[in-house]
This record gives sequence, structure tokens and C-alpha cells, in this order.
Amino acid sequence: MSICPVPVEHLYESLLTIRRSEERLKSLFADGEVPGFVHLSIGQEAVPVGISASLRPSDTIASNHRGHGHALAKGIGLDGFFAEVMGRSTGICKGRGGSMHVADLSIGMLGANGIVGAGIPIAAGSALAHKVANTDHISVAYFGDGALAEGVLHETLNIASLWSLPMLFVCENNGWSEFSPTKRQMAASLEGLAAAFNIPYSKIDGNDVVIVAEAAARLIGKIRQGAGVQILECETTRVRGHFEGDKQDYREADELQGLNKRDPILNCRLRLEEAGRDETWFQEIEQKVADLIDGAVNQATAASEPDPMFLGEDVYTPFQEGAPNHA
Ligand SMILES: Cc1ncc(C[n+]2csc(CCOP(=O)(O)OP(=O)(O)O)c2C)c(N)n1
Repeated sequence: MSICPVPVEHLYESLLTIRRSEERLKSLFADGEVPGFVHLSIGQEAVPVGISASLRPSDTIASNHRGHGHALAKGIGLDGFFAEVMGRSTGICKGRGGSMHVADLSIGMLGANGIVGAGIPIAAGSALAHKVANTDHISVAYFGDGALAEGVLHETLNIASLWSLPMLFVCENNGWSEFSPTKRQMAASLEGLAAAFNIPYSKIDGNDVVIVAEAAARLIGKIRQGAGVQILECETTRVRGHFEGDKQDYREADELQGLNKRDPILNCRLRLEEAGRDETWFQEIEQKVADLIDGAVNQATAASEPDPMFLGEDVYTPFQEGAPNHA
């Protein structure tokens, strides 16, 4: 029997931080304060929160285009996060990455990625580095069900299995790939791919943070002990459109209406209410999260945009003898 690795109260606060941050980004984007495209992960927060409950700063993750939750759950600070997504020089990548390229190597966040599937081999490279350095660190590749059709996933599954990499593949299956239902464009299932590449596979309810946290604790524990690569498929729900501004007229009305029934925050709140947490407790957490987000947004708003003079900086990383494997 597995147990939840952190108190459910902490999981709830992380879920709320991601939800309220993205809701704030939604309105900032509508006001023209966020450059580029914004893909929100509202409804999917339980996956990164549950996975991160078993991750350490020395573990690494690679993300996709819907990566705000992955970054925040891994520990990126709200100040650097908001400044980055709002394109300010005080951002974690000096405002030059934006929503789809948030990275913070100091906490093992290798980066979000706008190319479907492209984060997967980056996570595998990092897993290889962990293995070569003889650590018990692990690497996580987050990807959506749309990536099942990408050759790069198949190739990485092959090499990760062959080399028994310390790596967890986490598929956030929300049933959609942009504007197409995944079942209309995928001949194979992830379970079938796992079997083909001889990798242990589990599928869970990705909207229940405790279920995700328990599954992650079990699988990550196995990987740290040398069991090699594992796959976890999380069934989840994309509440917003593919990107902000997408009217979702390709989704049936009853699907749209039913989306909130499986809300991960509501799920987690019910668990806490059953455990005795009262309305005052929920209001205090809500206020704490709101204050932190207000502070981060105010700082970002006051900060300057990046100076184009320095656009070329940090494009290449010089090789450093003896550098740690993810720095
Ligand atoms: C290689 C590549 N092909 C196509 C696209 C266009 N594209 C952007 S997101 C997306 C769908 C991704 O679906 P999924 O991976 O399930 O993630 P979700 O948006 O559902 O979270 C596509 C096809 C792209 N960015 N990269």
C-alpha cells in the first residue's frame, strides 16, 4: 500500500497557486499584458502537483507548451515566473522565453517547449546524465496525448528502455490534440507502446491529486532504487481552449458543461473537509495565495522589458569542466 508523501494541505495550496496564477494570466493576457500565445492548464493541476510531491530540486523535468503548472509545482518562484511570462527583464529567463520557454536549471526545470514531443528526449538526456553520474536523481518527461503520434516519443521510449534510464514518462491525457479528439488520430494507445518497448505502465485518474501523488511516490521510489524507466498515464481534463482566445466551438455543449465536475481542486477540498478543515482555513489559504500573486504581478508590471541589445546573450553555453549534470 502506498501513502501520500506530503500532507494533503500542501497539495491543496500548490493546486490553488497554479489555478489562481493561470486565472490571473488569463486576465493579463486579455489586457494585452502577456506577449505571445498562452496555453492554460486549468483542470490539469493535479498531475504536476502530485508528481512533484516526490521530486527533489536535483531531479529534472522537461515540459511542453502547457507547462505553467509543471514549472510552478517544481518550485519556480512566482516573482520570476510572472515576470518571465509577462516578458520582463526580471523574469527567470530575463523575459526572453515567455510562457512556452520557462526554465530554471537551479531547480531542475529544463524548460517548457512549443514543439510537440521535443521535451521528451531532453528529459532522457538528463536521465542519462543522472545515471552516468551514479546518482539516484530521476528525470520526468511531461507530454500530452497529442505527442503519442510523434516519432520522437517512440525513439525515446526505445532508448530509455534499452539503457534502463532513471526516467518517468508522464502523459497528461486530456483527450484533445489542439482541436482534434486524440482517438481520431492515434492508431496505438500508450499502453500498447509501453508493451512494445517493454516498459512498466500504469494508468490513473489524473484529476485526483492524492491518487497522482501516491502513484508517483510508488513509481519514483522504484526508479530511485534502480528499476529503470516507468510510464504513468494520467486521465485529465482540459477546461480552457487549446490556447487563450480559442472559442472551443469544436466541443459539444454537454462536454463543456460537464468539465467542472471532475475539478481537481474541488476533489481535494472535499477530502480536506472530510478531514475537518473548515471554511476559515480555506479562506486563509486563498488570501495567502492571492497576496503572493498580487505581489508578483505588481513587481513584474513595474519592471522593464528586455533590452534588445542583449538578445544574443545566453544562446550558447560554453562547456565547463566538472559542471554539475543539469547546470
Ligand atoms: C511537432 C509539432 N507538430 C505540431 C504542432 C502544433 N501543435 C501545437 S500543440 C498541438 C497539440 C498538442 O496536444 P497534446 O500534446 O495532447 O497537448 P494538449 O494541448 O492537449 O495539452 C499541436 C498539434 C507543434 N507545435 N509541434
